[in-house]
Amino acid sequence: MLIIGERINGMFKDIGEALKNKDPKPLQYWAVKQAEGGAHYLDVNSGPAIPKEERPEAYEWMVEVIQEVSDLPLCLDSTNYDAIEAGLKHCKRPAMINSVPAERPKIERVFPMAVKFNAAVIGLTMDKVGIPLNAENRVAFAMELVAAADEFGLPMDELFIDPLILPCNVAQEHAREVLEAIRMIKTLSNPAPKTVLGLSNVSQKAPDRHLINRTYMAMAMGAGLDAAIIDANDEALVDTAATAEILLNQNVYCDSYIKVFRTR
Ligand code: THG
Repeated sequence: MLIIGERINGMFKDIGEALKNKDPKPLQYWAVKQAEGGAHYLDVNSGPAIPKEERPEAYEWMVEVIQEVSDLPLCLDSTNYDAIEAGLKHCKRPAMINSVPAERPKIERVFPMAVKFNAAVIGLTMDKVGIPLNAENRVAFAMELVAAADEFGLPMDELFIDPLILPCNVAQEHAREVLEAIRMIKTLSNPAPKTVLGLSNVSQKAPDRHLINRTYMAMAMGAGLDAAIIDANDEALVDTAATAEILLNQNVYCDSYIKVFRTR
């Protein structure tokens, strides 16, 4: 499973303050630390720390300072596509665009940009109205995103569909619909699109967050999850991902498989 480290996000206090003060140190600290934990990509999200009109410049700066210390590819996480485009221009390696909902004007803005910059796309199973409950309605949005990938020439393995997991303490009925959606999305086309979740959403404001996260991640991997935005420094969580890969026969077993997993 592809691990996207979630920690460079303005929703965390240290990153929010670093963005306001233009202090590169906390971003660089977490870039290196998440790579050590096993991250393959780094999510980059300014959060609410930066006003909208300043975001393109902020994303340029974030990409630059992270790349001073890390070779990992970046997952540019914003609803502001001018900010994502500004960041993409500075990415040394093919990036991921996080994200686009199943809404026509946004699809028309994001897919051509992805093709131009050789970037992957995270497509959300939602529209203006919101996130549906049923797996079938999530999959209907996924189908629109799959059709858009075809239309705009994005290779299907560069499309990551996110069926959007919500906190289980307030939206408990969503968790199993999301698992069913993952299973169905993997049958939508051949080759199939990939699937991704912002895993930590599932446990927001709940006690025992780590237990909830790793239990749900293992279930989602069993349903066909290909990638997740996670806390890459939660050791038990990364160990669980490594173990689930063995049990799903996605990796060859050896006695040191946990160690091997972190060197990929
Ligand atoms: N899908 C996609 N992208 C996403 C999400 C998603 N990006 C953002 C988010 N969801 C994934 N990233 C996080 C990062 C942190 C947390 C949850 C998801 C989190 N933060 C602590 C909290 O809210 O309790 C913050 C704690 C603190 O302030 O120190 O849980 O779903 N495509």
